[in-house]
Amino acid sequence: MKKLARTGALLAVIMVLLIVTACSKTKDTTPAAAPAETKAPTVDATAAPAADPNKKITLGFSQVGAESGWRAANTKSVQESAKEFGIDLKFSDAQQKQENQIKAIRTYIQQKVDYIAFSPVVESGWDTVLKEAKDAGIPVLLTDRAVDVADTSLYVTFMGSDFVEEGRKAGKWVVDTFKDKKDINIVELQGTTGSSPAIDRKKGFEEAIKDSPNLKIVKTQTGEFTRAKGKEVMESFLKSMKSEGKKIDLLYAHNDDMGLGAIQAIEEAGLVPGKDIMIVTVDAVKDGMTAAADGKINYIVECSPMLGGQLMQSLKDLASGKTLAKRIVTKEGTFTPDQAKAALPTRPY
Ligand code: GZL
Repeated sequence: MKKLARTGALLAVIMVLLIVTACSKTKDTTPAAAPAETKAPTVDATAAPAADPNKKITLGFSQVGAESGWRAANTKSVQESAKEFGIDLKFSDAQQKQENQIKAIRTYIQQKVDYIAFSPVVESGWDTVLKEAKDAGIPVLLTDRAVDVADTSLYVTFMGSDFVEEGRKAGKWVVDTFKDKKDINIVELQGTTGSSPAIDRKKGFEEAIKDSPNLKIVKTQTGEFTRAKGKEVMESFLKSMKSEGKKIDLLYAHNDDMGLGAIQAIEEAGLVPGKDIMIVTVDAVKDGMTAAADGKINYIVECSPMLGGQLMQSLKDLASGKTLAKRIVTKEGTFTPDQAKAALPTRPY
């Protein structure tokens, strides 16, 4: 009987061993399913990445250049705000070249930054590189200037001024100032060709003056938002108008710096800026406000460069899981010479 029991126990052990071996073989023999292709998840750029409010944020920022006082103030605002918010900032200056901005954005993608922000030097030509950022799962924020892309999910938000409204404000002042005068000749110094501020400031100004037949834009050309080019183009305006026997009544410059360059040309031609030729500009940076306080610029429409704080707060919001409005418009005012004089002492830029 005992022998039988021992045999039964042995058989049971053998059976258990056989079952265990068969199971593990099943595990081993089932071919491992090929891993599903693990493409980086495409990011709905309006959605926030995994929220981890304590992780140090890395931001890749591509700046247009250093073409104007406005740009210098904008760069200072971005850099100082990054420090203030504890954000690790990678910063590049594109010297007003789109190819440099595209290169910088691709570098940030390779560096796997958390966010990319930039002020696009011109509106078009961004679809491909922004798609690369989206496919890499890196949200992109636009500051200052806009892009013209087919798929607006390629960026999370555009924070900056309403340039059309800035042009309207300038145009409305001109309509009011010259409402009782005939045959007013206007020359226009446009910003960087193809940039959203240049396109929209022109659009808003022309919309504002379209029902005033006494106002005519007789010359218009880009001054590239710089003082030097603004002076050069204004010299050519003065020369050609003189040869045509016509006077210039008003200069509309898309930014203070081109207006300041034009003032040099007007004075070198023996004319008085703000009197012989009235001047309206956009930005309201310190040098522009000083010229206005001195009566050389008659009206300035403000365009605030102080976007750094809003940008860094937006990154913190995204990191904590919040979503942002697609369009965040900066608030800004206008200045007559007296208002400029009063505001100058406390101007942050
Ligand atoms: C406007 C900004 C423009 C400024 C110029 O938001 O992009 O670029 O008006 C600057 O002074 O060069």
